[in-house]
Amino acid sequence: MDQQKRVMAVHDLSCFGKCSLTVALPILSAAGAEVTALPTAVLSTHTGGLTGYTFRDLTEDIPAIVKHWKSLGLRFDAIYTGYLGSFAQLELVSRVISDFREEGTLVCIDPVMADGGKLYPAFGEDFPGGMAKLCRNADIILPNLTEAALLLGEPYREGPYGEEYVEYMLHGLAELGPRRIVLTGVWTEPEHLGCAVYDAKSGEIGYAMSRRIDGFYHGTGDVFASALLGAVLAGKTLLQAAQIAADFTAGSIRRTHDARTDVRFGVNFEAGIPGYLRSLGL
Ligand code: PXL
Repeated sequence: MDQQKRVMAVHDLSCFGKCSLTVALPILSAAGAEVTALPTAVLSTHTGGLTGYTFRDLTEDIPAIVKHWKSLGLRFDAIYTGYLGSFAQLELVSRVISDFREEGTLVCIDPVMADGGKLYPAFGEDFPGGMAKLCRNADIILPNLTEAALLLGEPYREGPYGEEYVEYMLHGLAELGPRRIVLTGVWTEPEHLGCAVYDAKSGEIGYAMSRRIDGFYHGTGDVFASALLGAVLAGKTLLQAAQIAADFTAGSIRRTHDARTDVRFGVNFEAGIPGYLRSLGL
């Protein structure tokens, strides 16, 4: 058996509501990776459509946690960042990345901060500029179209999206510094939803689309990004991984839609894990 891949997952722990760590840990573990969690904050629930949540920022704990890991000589094949707990964490996480990055470490940054044209409530107007700086360090970034617009200082546009617009955004995002871009929430006609994948080195652009189900389901960005990273670490190309992740996410939404679950409570990705593993050849 190949050496197991170790991922550092830098996200919040939203105790209820299936997103960030409660999604990244099970999906990456199922894909065969070993996950080390660096929790950025602890919340009673995520902040999307739920009110009255608790929020404990863990910025002050991070330096001691990573210092301990350094003392143990821990090394990581991938560093995967998502929802960060504060503006100050952008700088801190950037330092964690440079401290642990080695030749071949895959730095995957999901610039989680906004959706549906709106910044998440915990972030100030200066957050997107700070996130754009963090993205310079990435091998792969996975913004949705709202985050992409914020990263580029462009106004948000509602879909449908023409290829010309999508490719304009991909080129702009590549200019921030990351080598590969996965732009999510792309749709050109209402039946399908997916992502565009751009390799700035080769200039290649591909699309990975799946069937669209109506409704706004929370945590799906994290389901998608975690499934994509799991597939890349299992040896798939980025475009293959994007298609696997798009199908896995669409299946999770379909199941949740059919069960009439509250859209704020997260999607049933768990039941899709056997199929996900089959698509990875595991
Ligand atoms: O899934 C993104 C996410 C992660 N973490 C927290 C969130 C959200 C989206 O709303 O609120 C705390």
